[in-house]
Amino acid sequence: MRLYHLPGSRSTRALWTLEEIGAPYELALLPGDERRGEEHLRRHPLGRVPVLELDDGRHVFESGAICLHLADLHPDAGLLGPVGSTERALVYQWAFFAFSELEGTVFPWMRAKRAGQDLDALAERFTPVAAALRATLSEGPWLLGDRFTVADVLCSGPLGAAFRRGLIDEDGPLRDYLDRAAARPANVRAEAVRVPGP
Ligand SMILES: N[C@@H](CCC(=O)N[C@@H](CS)C(=O)NCC(=O)O)C(=O)O
Repeated sequence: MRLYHLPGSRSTRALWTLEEIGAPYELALLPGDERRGEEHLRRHPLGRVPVLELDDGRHVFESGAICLHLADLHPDAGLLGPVGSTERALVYQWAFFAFSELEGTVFPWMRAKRAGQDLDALAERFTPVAAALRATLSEGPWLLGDRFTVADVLCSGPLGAAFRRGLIDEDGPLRDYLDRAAARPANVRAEAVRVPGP
């Protein structure tokens, strides 16, 4: 298995999941123009990361699909409940929430901030999204309670961006959750990967 990766990007989710699982993998860093080259465009039609190359040589893109598939391949890691279980349904729920509600509010706000646009309406859209996470995590430590799952990998990324960029700034269950996620050894190892310097 090989992960095509760009440090500091959404592909860190896939790397974090690989590290949680502990199975062997190769890492291919794509920091530059190679992402738009023919070879990578055959792996990902938009020339993006992450891409996971499977043992049969085929490629999967979209970070959520990659993380869920990795959890499926390694059920012993406990990152996803069994097929048909309520636990799995809740992982799906929070995984879709990460991409629709969380990314769908945090990233437009970040883009508007970069463009110097008015942020009030966009910040307002994020308020109930944060409240939903806060309510669930006040019972934590993870979204599914005691069990850390792929849902936590997928939700903590955009939530962390919301804190780092200043969309939200508060102590309490959300910050504690991000601190717990950041302290996981697998996440520390994934975040430590850097593009080698000149
Ligand atoms: N929805 C995709 C988004 C992929 C994406 O936008 N990747 C960015 C990194 S965060 C990328 O490859 N950017 C570099 C580029 O477009 O050249 C996913 O979750 O995998």
